[in-house]
Amino acid sequence: MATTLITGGTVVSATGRANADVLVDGERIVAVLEPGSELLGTDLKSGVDTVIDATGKYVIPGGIDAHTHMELPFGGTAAIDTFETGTRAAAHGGTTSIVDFAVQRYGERVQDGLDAWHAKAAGECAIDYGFHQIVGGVDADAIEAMKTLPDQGVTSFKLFMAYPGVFYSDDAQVLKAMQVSRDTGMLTMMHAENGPAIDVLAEQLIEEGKTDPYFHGIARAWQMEEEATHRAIMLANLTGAPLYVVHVSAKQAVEQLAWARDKGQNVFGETCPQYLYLSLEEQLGASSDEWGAFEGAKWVCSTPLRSREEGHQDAMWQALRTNDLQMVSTDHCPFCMKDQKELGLGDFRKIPNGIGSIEHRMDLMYQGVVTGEITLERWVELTSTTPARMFGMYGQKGVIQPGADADIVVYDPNGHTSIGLDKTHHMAMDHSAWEGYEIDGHVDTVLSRGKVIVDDNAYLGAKGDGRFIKRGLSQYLV
Ligand code: DUC
Ligand code: ZN
Ligand code: ZN
Repeated sequence: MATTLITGGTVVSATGRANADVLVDGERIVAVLEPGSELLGTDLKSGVDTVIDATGKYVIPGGIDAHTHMELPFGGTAAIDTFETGTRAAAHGGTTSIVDFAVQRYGERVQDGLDAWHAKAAGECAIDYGFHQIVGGVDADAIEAMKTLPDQGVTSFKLFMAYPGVFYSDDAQVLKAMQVSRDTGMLTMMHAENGPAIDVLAEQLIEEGKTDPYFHGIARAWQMEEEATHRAIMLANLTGAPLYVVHVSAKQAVEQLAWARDKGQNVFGETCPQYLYLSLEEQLGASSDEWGAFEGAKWVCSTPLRSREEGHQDAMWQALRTNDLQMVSTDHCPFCMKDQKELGLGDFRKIPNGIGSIEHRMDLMYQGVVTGEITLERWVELTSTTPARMFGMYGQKGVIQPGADADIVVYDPNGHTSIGLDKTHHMAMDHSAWEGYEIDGHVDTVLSRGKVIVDDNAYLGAKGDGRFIKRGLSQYLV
């Protein structure tokens, strides 16, 4: 088995930082040592196969993006990243594990949906991957099938209070599914927006001739998110299900989560880079020669971008500091402008919802360290350690310690990353939602289970390096 020593760096964990060398043997970390340590009288540097000099750099556990949608069928098309392209882009950005969503829709069998996702991912991935299960049709058959998922390493399922006729569950279905969550320990993940009410508002806007992408965010008003978040919390309270609310963007939804958590309820929430940096005002102002005001379609996602003036972005950063939100995932759901987003020209309801960010999450979140929004340790916690704990991977993933998988990123705080289609862009879509972002910091070297898969922007891995992660139950369950 090949051995690697990462030497001279600052090892950062969720709880602190230390100057230390990291010794890797094969796929695992075997020791975290004082800098320059000898082992049994042997100078380690000369005894290992590979030495990675991390002097002046951070050595962190590989990023875990717990919310991605490779190839998600949506709005008459499908997310453009395959498991191959999406996970390779993730690797370039310092993410070494993803948890993607297998899909079951009304009338389909849950097991078929999961099997289909295994078939899409097997042999394709650059990094390790696990699955959550979308249950878009909660019926008696689905309820029985859900109970078999934990034994298959799928320990969380997502329900939608939005998208009537597509993925939507009504309150009765949510209640029944949450009872499974309570009985099995599976985490209920919730897309919390009042879909039926949003659809009425959207229809009225279209009738008034308000068809531009900006009106997507007007229809999906924050009240729709606050209300659904509260309803999800109360249904979870009643059933005793652990609840994880995905892609939180409204400050009022955070208040609901904080309220429930302060009462002791087992409720969690994530936000995404788009809700920390982008805003409805920018979407309103978006315009290009090619697309005019339809340029804003590149930022159509759900939940939508929120008003900066109303303070939603500041509230998200604050919640990340106060632990009212515990994680940052991307909700990576990329669509091209050409042939995909443009399906919604003249009717924002037909724009496929989603933004692609899998490549940039670690960098974008590191900017929060640079600007003083979060600490270095919190960066690691939000992007790696908590995702591992939340989704039953901790120990194997999310930490640099003996016995853990050697998923390691060497991050250079003095490096620089320019984001843009012609610069850093390995995702499959034809534009970047983050065009022009300049990052203080750079992903230098990425190891996935001991193998260097990215070094100095060069991809050294291979399709099929990534393995399925059979997850355990959330380590936040009490
Ligand atoms: N939100 C998105 O932006 N895309 C896919 C599904 C979702 O909930
Ligand atoms: Zn969602
Ligand atoms: Zn999603």
